[in-house]
Amino acid sequence: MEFEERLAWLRASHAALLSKVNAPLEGNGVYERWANPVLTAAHAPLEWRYDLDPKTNPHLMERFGIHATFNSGAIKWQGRYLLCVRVEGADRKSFFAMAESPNGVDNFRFWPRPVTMPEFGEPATNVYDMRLVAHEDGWIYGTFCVERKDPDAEPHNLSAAVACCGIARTRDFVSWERLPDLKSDSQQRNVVLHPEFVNGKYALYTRPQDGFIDAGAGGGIGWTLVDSMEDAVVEKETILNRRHYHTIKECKNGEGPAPIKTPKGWLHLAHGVRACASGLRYVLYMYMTALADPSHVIAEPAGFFMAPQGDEFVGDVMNVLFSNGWIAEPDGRVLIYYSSCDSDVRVATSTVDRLVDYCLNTAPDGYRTGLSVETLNRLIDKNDGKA
Ligand code: M1P
Repeated sequence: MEFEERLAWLRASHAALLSKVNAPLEGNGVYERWANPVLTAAHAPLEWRYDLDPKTNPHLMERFGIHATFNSGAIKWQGRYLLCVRVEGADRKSFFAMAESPNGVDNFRFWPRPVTMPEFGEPATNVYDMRLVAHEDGWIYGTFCVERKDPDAEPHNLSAAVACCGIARTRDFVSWERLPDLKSDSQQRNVVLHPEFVNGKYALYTRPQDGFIDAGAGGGIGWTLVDSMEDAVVEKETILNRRHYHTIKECKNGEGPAPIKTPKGWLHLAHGVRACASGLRYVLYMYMTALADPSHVIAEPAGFFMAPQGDEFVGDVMNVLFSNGWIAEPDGRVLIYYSSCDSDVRVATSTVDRLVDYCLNTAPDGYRTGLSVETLNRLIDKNDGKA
């Protein structure tokens, strides 16, 4: 194909992908998945991937490979649905880019340029998984993972890394003020800011871990109060949602997006990880905490809320669902942005009422098979009219 002809084809197929209409699928009553991923690598602007000058790129070849778009923070801002997306290049480096949709379920388009995130201290090797929170102090905060090579690793070990929580704030998603990284004795990933002050302090959901991959002695999702986001230090950290043997969060877990406030408590979405023959399996689960004390768990349904299904199993990192963004609408609808296999961004919808009902009326894990059978028999008895 000649340059101009190929460019016209590229532009037409890109425009068709971006304007593809999405539709909900029949669900399990708790939520509905939508048919198409809302963002994929192919959604990245052509201007990011190609040199569009026929003089310097006569074959119209890609000059910058975009490998994946996934794990996005989410927020509704000035009536627009915004995602802060983890975009990963072919070089394995990820960076943030904002994408916007008029309805939250399709027609997402990236803003023209990626986020230029200021550095703090030693420049990061990688940044990813931003949680966006409009805090009651008036700022919009982004907390994200900052990864650097482990300075104490043996010379032959080129995989050892250190994860910590980067913090930045913005008022327009273009200009970001980088604040000091969270100071913590452990490695930290999946750190999420609670949207309200708690006892006059900023509250953070943490995930202490001994190593870059392994939680080690890190017992689960932690909780800490800090005086300031400008010098955030983990001094006292308690575990509010523990890992547990023979559950979906046996190996590790992590808070997803910031919790949603409801009249019956705070709704939380998290991911749980277990090991199986095919490797680590990441699923999403939910729990609720008390309105007056967001660190006190009041309900947690057994097992997963969402697990990979169909084409969600296959991708760069197989068998993974991950979420770090959701949007609660004033009418009670909830848009849940989740990613499959570190590859794409998808959406599922529900309502605050349904999610609260799911959390409060689904039996908790009894941690052994006999109790699962008792739970099941109670339901069957009820349906038989015996209870
Ligand atoms: O590859 C699956 C996920 O692994 C990490 O999550 P966690 O810290 O809980 O192990 C992150 O790298 C995340 O981005 C990724 O989706």
